[in-house]
Amino acid sequence: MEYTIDAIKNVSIAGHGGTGKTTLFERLLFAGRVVSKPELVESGKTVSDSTPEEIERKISIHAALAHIDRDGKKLNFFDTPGSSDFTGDVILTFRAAEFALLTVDGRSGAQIETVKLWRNLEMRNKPRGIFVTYLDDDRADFNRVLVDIKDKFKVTPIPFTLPMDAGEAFKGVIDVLNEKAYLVQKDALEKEGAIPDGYNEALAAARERLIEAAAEGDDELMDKYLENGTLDSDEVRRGVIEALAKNKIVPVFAGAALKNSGLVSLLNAAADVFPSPKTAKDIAVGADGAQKDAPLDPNKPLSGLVVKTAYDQFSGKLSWVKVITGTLSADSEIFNVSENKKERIGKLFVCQGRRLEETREICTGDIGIIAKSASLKTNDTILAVGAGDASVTFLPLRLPEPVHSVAVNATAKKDDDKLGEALIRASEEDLTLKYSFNSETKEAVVSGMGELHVNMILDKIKAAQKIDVETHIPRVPYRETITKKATAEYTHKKQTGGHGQYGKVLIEIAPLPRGENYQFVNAIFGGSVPKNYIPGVEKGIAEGMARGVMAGYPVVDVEVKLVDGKYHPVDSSELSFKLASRNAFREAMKLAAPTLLEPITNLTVFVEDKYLGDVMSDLSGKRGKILGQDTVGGIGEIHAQAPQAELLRYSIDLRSITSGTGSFTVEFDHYAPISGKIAEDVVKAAVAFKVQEEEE
Ligand SMILES: Nc1nc2c(ncn2[C@@H]2O[C@H](COP(=O)(O)OP(=O)(O)O)[C@@H](O)[C@H]2O)c(=O)[nH]1
Ligand SMILES: [Mg+2]
Repeated sequence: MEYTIDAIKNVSIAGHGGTGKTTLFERLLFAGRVVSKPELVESGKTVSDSTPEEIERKISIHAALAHIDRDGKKLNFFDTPGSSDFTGDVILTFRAAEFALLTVDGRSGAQIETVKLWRNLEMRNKPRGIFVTYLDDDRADFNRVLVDIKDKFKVTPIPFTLPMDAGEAFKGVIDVLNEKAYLVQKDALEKEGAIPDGYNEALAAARERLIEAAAEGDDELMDKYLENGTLDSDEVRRGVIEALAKNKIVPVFAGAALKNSGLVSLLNAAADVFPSPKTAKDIAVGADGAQKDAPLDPNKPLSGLVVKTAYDQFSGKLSWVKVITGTLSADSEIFNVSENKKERIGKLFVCQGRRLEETREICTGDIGIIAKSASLKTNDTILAVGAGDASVTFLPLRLPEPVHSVAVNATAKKDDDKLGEALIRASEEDLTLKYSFNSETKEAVVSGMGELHVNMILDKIKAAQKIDVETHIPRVPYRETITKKATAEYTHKKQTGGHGQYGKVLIEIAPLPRGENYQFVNAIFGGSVPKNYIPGVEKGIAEGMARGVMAGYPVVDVEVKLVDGKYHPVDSSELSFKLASRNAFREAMKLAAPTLLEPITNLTVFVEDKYLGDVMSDLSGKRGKILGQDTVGGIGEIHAQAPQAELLRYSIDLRSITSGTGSFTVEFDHYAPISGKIAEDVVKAAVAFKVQEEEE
């Protein structure tokens, strides 16, 4: 079936782990007749949790996409992971969808991950709503959740559906927009019915709130509402559409997905009133980096953005493309702006979870899948060949930086290349995973959003490649510097038959302010070191600085002044001056009270209030310095600085302190001197590492 932009609705279902996202997704597909029998998450057979790693762990790890046809509309739903380890796949759906639906557990209110996702949506000014689940549980309380939402998010939630009782007595929901009741059926989809006695008052009150919210949609409606005190149902519908598109109201839906309740009203609302790509704008970035609104427009030539890359065991590489203007057609030629390459694409697909369905065309606003593309990768912009402005790309995904790193190698040395290739591919598929070889520490390092994330990737590679992988804590990139001035002289002299080697330098070294790295001053007067040998001197100093005299770490923040020297008209060469300078630098450094520097990171930790004390005392034990503390929307935020060396396993430590609910961000801030026992241990470890390296 072919659609147009007005018919497309993209909805991302997101929220804290275990709040019923995958269950809601599965049941929506059931209500939308995509699946005839909904499966339980525990069975490993849901449409969404379909990869081996998801089936094994019984949690969602990857974004899944499926669609429902309803009244000629195409409703694209994304299911997303709840663990902050896999947040990259949540954020990409926020990028791709015009609306986000956050699931909130009716028993507990909004949990930490949901609060963090809310902030991300806030930053994007993305229209959003809430689905309150688990209302069939005795501990659930819809009204308490409404208060909680108001408190944490500082918004007035507008119930679009109301629950009829809770727990054992839960009967279903009342649709406030359409004034209908949907009653829970045993093992079947909810059924439309008359509104039972006793709910009319609550419905009338909710209807009042909804009408008032609809009036927010535009000024004309507001005037009318203020004049007449009400709006007719057409006006309510129009006002709600406007208010949602402008992100002025937050609709709340009630339900119990596991009991197939709350689904029909949600599907109707998605089809009728949720924002379509037509009212949304994408963001284009010009060659000069300036950002510009890019309306989704079917009348322009094709343009689009690759929002996700997945490798499927059967279908190979799959590139998810959001069409931003024009139409994407099968068997056509496209231009990959980011790679500056033309590419002929073959078949085009849409998907129901893992199942691919072939299609001829993807319209503006919709998301299609190109299989086995040679050049496409996530964040690439595509254009119709010869059309549009090839200096403009769409705004790439902004993802958080990895927080957990491990050094890896294949147990059998011959498998190292295989491991490297698999990790490169994994990091293309998942942009929150980084893989690099650190030439300084001589380690291959994999970094991700947490231990769970990194382990999942490595387990997958081990199984697919049939190799064994060893991991260890990565080495810290220490630095060396000096703390006072020193002078040294060195003569490099060698007589070997014919030509000899001769060069003499006198240098002065002095500490520079932290972060200034290196400065070379040529203070030679009268040609004691001729100009053509200066590059040799600089090379020698660079070599000296590459391996410090304390533990062999790079030397930083030193000014080197070449003061004097001597040359020989026949025997001098660039090489002679290089060797003289390198040795002079080493001599000088030994005299300049050298010291070790360690990297210090800025750390922001997000935890539930009750863990604040424990987290702060743990940080103090890790030589951390607390810079500030804040509580926003019920979530404690700690700002601190701590040595990188103490945080190598922080994602594991924080997980255990906060029962898995805490998360953090880190970024390098500066280098700071270390001394005493800590410095001695670093030197000892460096010596041991060097010995081991030489033995190999
Ligand atoms: N009683 C009840 N259980 C539910 C409901 N929704 C989900 N569950 C259960 O809660 C567990 C976690 O659900 P899941 O969909 O995997 O949550 P997700 O992590 O947000 O995807 C599963 O065992 C579901 O069967 C609900 O509305 N009522
Ligand atoms: Mg899930």
